Amino acid sequence: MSPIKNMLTAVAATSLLASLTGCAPKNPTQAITGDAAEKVYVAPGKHDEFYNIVSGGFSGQVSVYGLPSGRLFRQIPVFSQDPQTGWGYSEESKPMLNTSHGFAPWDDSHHIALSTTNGEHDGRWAFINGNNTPRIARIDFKTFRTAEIIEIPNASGNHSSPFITENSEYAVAGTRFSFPLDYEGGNVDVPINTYKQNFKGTVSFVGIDPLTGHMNVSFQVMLPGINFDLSRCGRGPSHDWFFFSCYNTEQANTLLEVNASQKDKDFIMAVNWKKCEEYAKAGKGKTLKVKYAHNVWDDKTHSAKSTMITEVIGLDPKELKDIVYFMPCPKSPHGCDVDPSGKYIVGSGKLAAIIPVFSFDKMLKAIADKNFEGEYDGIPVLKYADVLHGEVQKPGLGPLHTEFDGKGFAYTSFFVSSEIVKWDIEKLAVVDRAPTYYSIGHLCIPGGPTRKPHGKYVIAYNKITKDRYLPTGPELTQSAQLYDISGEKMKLLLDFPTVGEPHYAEAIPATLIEKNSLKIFKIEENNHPYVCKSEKDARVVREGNKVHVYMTAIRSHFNPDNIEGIRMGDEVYFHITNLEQDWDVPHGFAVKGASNAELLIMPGETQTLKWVPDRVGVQPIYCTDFCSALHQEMQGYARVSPAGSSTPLSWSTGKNSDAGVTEAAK
Ligand code: K7E
Ligand code: CUA
Repeated sequence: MSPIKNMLTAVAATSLLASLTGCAPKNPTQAITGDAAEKVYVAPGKHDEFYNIVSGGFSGQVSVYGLPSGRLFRQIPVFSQDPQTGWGYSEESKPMLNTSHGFAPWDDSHHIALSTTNGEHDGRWAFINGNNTPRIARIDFKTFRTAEIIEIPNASGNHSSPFITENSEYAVAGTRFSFPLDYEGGNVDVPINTYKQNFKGTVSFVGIDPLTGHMNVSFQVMLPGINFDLSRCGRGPSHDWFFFSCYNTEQANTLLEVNASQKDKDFIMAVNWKKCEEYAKAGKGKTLKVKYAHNVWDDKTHSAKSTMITEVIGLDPKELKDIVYFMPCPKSPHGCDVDPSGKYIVGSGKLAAIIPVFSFDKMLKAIADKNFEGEYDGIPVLKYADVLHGEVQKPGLGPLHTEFDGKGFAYTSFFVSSEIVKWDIEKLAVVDRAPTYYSIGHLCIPGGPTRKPHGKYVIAYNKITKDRYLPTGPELTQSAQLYDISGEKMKLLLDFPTVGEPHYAEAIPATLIEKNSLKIFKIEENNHPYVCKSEKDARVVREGNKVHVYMTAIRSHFNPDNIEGIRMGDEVYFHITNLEQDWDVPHGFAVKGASNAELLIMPGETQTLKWVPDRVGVQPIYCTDFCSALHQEMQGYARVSPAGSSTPLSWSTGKNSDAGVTEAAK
């Protein structure tokens, strides 16, 4: 390109991009209707109709809300350490955050995928992606806890994830960044500007065990070096396929805001995962050397185990010709969504002035006719006109994501024009639009990405908050908005604050989850290696410089609550078993000077806090959760003597002693 033309392109792109930073709709306070309060009011003691499972974005967590009230019930720690529960601080949970890079106690999570059976919510698990250190986590709805985390090899920025197939056969993981890949142990120390030659992408299919939910990386598809953004599985007729939006088909390695916005069209990639599965099982893949962590939580040992895995199967679409196809899609597509019938695929080009809707049937026909426009890096490219169902004209500016109500309508979020636009899927006509406050990202209809959406509401997850709430300094909470979609027109009902930056969320009828919710862990099933099932077994054991405290907690004391004989240089492990067998009676545990966090221990559970005393003296321990009228009495002491001290190891509860000598020590 000539320097002048180059400059003009840059100028055009800059002014375009200036308008892409979002704008506020007018008259934000006038958008509310008279009966809104009634529609979101859930009387004290009453339950919400839906759970809203919301990604925590850069908090690396998941938050759980009720709908329609917008009440926050819980934050589930996933990829990030959580001082409130001790997640990532307790010895048992640390292995959950292990990766091939070592302990990675933070991530950036964008997308929720709720488990489905026959394309409908089954209320068993939620999956969520970690972008930064590529991972997928599974949350178990029995406990609302993270049960498993698997690292994704050959990936960088696990954005296109963890969308799942209709029977939760697979969760996918498409790499956002392409990068130099050492498939066969080649050189990855290459100049960045050799992107076109050396950078590659992958999408991984993570198999999910139908009974246990356990994940494994079943196979990867090796792909050209472009960016993979979002994805959705097919449904019904398109069940065997997975669709991915791709951008940066320009293969730029710098200033992507300009350089990756050159082409008129990028791609929606269609992957026949059934065929991939067949080929992988038939041994048609290559075994690639990798290293990735697989971490599993066990509700019986109340502990996690981390295993390093060293191989993965790679499928090469240049050899396996019928597994991957590209459909041209204008222009830097972000969202890639499949309608409940499975017949239509909606691409949302961030820079496009239309919404293209692709027809699955037409795609199959074009593939059968081998009617290709050409190839992109060895992968067949179909013709836009051949696969297009049609375009929605003048929908708005900056389309991002689309959800469905199950009544033939699609709802697309528009970041730049800050609105939700409702359109008819068959007729491709806009039928309603509603402003959002401000600059919506994802949106969520309960059951929206399933065969049978539950409809009723759409929730906007907005990127910008500004004046919606009382100001709290430079940093504002994120904002969500709830709209009634039961009628012809969308009606704004409620604003509610969210934690971190919720990208995507799903909502599911409470009836599918609440009946399975666990109340306690049975103490007789506790197989923790350091469990203490009765107060009479409470003890302290020294193994070299390691001191293991087998401690119990029950209203309102610890056993033991006086410990002596710890020496400087010791590592003390407080293994605390909560003996309660009553719902909603956790105990907490803290010791002065601990460099980690507290523990919060559920009834029947054992958790361990490691403490390395840094000074001689007597340090208090106490329960951090107000558990009874005598919670404030739930305390004790640990005495630390100098290194080499002859103070014998002793422990007790309920034995007053004189002259500082405990009963046990006498
Ligand atoms: Cu925020 Cu799904 Cu990461 Cu769009 S993505 S907004
Ligand atoms: Cu136990 Cu407070």
